[in-house]
Amino acid sequence: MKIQIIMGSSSDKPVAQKAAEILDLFGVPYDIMVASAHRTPDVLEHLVKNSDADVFIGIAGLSAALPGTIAAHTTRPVIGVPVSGKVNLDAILSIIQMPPGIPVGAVGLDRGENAALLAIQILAVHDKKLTKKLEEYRKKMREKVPAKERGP
Ligand code: RP5
Repeated sequence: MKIQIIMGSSSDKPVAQKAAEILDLFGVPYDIMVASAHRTPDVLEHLVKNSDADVFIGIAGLSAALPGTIAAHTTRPVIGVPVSGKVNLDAILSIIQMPPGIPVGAVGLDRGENAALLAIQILAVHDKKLTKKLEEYRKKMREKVPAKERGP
């Protein structure tokens, strides 16, 4: 298992699904669990400390302490995904405003797919096959823009 996805609640599943689709496309093994920084801190600590994942993705809304708490328990890279709600800045600020010394990489609101791509890019630093797949993915993305709108 390479990527551990952790959701603060099962209500975050639609965002985790976006990450899962990308990881499936790239053939990168992952696991999805629910563990909350506030509701089940002991479960979260146990999960992080016993995981063999290379990269963590923490998905949470509201006062989203989840990615930061994952980062507090490991030196492996953590990517946070803020989940939209009635007030969207709450989760964004909770994830990006980490104190000096414990960084969390953050992607946009509900951007599970970007979290997965960033995690794959981290793994690809030492994996030529993954790098090739990333290049192919970007090439396909480029081809989706109609030629006449793309310019020369
Ligand atoms: C956060 O609170 C979760 O990550 C979720 O986004 C939000 C609401 O949780 P539920 O009330 O739906 O369980 O901790």
